[in-house]
Amino acid sequence: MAKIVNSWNDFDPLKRVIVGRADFSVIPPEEPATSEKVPVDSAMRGMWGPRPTETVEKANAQLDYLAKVLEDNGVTVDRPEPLQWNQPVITPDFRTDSMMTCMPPRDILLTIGSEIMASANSFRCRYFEYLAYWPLMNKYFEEDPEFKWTQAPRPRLTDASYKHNYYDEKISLEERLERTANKDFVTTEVEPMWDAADVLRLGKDLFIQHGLTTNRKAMEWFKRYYPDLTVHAVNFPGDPYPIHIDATFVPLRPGLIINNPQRRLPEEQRAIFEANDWQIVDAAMPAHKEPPPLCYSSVWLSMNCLVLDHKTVIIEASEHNQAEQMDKLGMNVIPVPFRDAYPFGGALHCATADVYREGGCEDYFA
Ligand code: ABU
Repeated sequence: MAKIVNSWNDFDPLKRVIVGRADFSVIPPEEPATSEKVPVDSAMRGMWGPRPTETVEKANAQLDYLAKVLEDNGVTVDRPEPLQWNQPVITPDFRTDSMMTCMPPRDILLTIGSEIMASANSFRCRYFEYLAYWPLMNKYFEEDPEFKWTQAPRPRLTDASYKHNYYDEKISLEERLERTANKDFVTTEVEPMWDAADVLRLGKDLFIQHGLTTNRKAMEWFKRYYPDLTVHAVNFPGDPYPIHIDATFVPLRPGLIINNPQRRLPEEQRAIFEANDWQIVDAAMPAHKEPPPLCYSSVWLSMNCLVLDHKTVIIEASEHNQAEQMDKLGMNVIPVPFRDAYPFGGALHCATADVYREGGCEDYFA
């Protein structure tokens, strides 16, 4: 029996990873938490239903190519088993008319050491998404005697979990930024809710973004669940749509992290890194002015890279500015075309979930 699951950060040598699949993906109907993510002037407002087949095929082709590149670089790749996502989600507490996708896995699965935990997402349409990964979790469980297979407490997602009419009005960008700065988000604090992609893992320290998908109660839950780790709650006041930390603050190797220059890294967080000799570099500007059609994410997916080891990184093939910067920072860049997969939930970090990286639980902030 071999050790299959181990990962404490996003930069130690990657040996095994999950890559998502776009099959049967659906744009979910409006519900209390999701509309907040869609800008008021977006063509996606009010739109829902199965994503066009040709877009699914193109996304799958790029996901398959990513899997091949990873395998060519010595990484074992596992894939989820998509469900027919075009089915309603019905629980004793709510009903919503459709699920979404099994892209991206990074939102659903959090790997900390030998544990993979399914998250406590605030989107009702994502309530059963974890099922696509359960066959893999079962396989790891059967093959790795140390693997801890965990599900975080499931939120009930009743109406009390959301602020209603939070986004009904046409609020300006300035008002949105004010809300981020005031830590005023669409979720309430009645129960812990979190997306795994809001958690930045750096060995003994977890930096967790408080935003549209993760609330303060989740931070408290993490503190109690991992008493040996230090949990830092972070908030980036320059982000009008704060959802997931991996296009905002992205470590490349111990001591080096790239930072989204528009999202305003809080001084106290900068201080923790600088006091421990980390270099914080403002990320290069994205090569694109707009995300692709039917995409929820921002152009800052440019910095949502997948680090293979301390010297190697996969970045989206058209992100020339980011590639050039990575090169200057001493990284070997592997370009992979991925913009057709962006609408399904993000870029290269989003589209993957760590299973095994070499290395252990280091203390980078002694
Ligand atoms: N899932 C990452 C999205 C981040 C962003 O839209 O900037």
